[in-house]
Amino acid sequence: MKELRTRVVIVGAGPAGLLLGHLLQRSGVDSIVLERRSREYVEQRVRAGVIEFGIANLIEDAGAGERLRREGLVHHGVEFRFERNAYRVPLSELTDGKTITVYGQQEVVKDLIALRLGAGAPLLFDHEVTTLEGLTRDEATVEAESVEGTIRISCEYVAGCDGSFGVANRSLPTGVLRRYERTYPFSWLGILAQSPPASEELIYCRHENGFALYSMRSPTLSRLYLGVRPSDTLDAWSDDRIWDELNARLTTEAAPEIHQGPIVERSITAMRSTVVTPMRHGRLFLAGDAAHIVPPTGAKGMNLALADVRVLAEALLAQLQRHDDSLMSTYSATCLERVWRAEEFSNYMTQMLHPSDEDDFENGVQLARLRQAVHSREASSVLARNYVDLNSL
Ligand code: RFL
Ligand code: PHB
Repeated sequence: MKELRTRVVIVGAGPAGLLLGHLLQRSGVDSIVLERRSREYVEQRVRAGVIEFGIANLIEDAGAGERLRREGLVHHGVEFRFERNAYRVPLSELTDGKTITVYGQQEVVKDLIALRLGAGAPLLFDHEVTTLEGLTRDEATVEAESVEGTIRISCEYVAGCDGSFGVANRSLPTGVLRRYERTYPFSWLGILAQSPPASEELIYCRHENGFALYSMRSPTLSRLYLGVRPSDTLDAWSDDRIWDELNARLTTEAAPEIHQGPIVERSITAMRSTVVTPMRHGRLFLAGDAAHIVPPTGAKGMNLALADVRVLAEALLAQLQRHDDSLMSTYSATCLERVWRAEEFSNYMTQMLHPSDEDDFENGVQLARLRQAVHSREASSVLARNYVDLNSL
């Protein structure tokens, strides 16, 4: 067995793990990032697209924002469609000029991987972490498996940035762990299509047939989503059915068509909310999806993950460089306050935009909420602040 030693082991090379590795490395603290998938896999995984104002600044301040600033699409507003009408919420006007940036999560991941490998810092792909030990002792140990065999790494701290199905949150003892959960009775079918976006801004749409979302990745790539039944599989959704349904839900009299094009990626994702507490156990810190999941309707998952890591990097640096453990001891509580705000906002957006098949009282309430969100300046302002910059408020 190969034995290694480092100061921090980071489990998972998603946005959270990679940004943490980068922030530590920039401050001269050694870490090893372990990722069970290949580099190609994590660089191609299509997921989030909306980056909040303060999170774009965080990426830039970390020295990782050069391509994001060049290629990211800066948006000043967002559209809501319901009852065949379209309403724009002027995000920048309602937030003292703040904006969101549309830039694919896999592009953030590619930029951070290039920086880490460019700096010669260890990032081991195809290494699956199987056990975390010594979390409440003097030293933690992490074991990972690869085709070359087992490696065992001793370290001072472990950052569990390995998503909701990773090994980190399962390492909290049952007496310590609490899990808060909600599942929703719908899933999202997402596609990436080679077609120019039909709108310059994102469109969130509530239609009797279900939810739809128009987003984009570049002037030639559109990203669209349909709310579908949780039991639906991709075989039930031919290309024609997908486009027919997108047309039926998204078009209005003023905007009668959406641009179709070859579908280059498709997937179905179940919608759920989860919070795991506490986010720290001894030498283990959870960050990102390992600690919490939000339904994608609020566009918060990646932003929350990166915001956790901003707090975690400060806390680890204070301890490792100045023997000051005060930020570590407040890490979980500091993050959870923000996490619950994001859970609330994501739940609000989700419940307002997904019609119910069986409960018309619920449908009446949803439409009342939507009308308030677009017609009342107070309600639009709260929505805008949360949408644009919740993680830095
Ligand atoms: P990730 O990205 O899941 O990365 C975790 C990594 O850990 C690896 N791993 C392991 N590695 C080693 N050993 C093990 N035992 C391991 N177990 C797991 C995994 O392979 C993986 O590489 O978590 P992270 O870094 O916390 O980042 C979270 C985000 O990925 C997630 O919250 C967002 O994608 C959510 N999300 C959105 N977030 C936004 O901020 N804005 C959006 O617009 C947005 N849209 C979305 C989304 C998520 C979606 N899906 C598919 C869930 C849209 C969708 C459809
Ligand atoms: C995306 O562009 O993938 C996206 C945008 C907004 C969301 C979710 C996903 O709420």
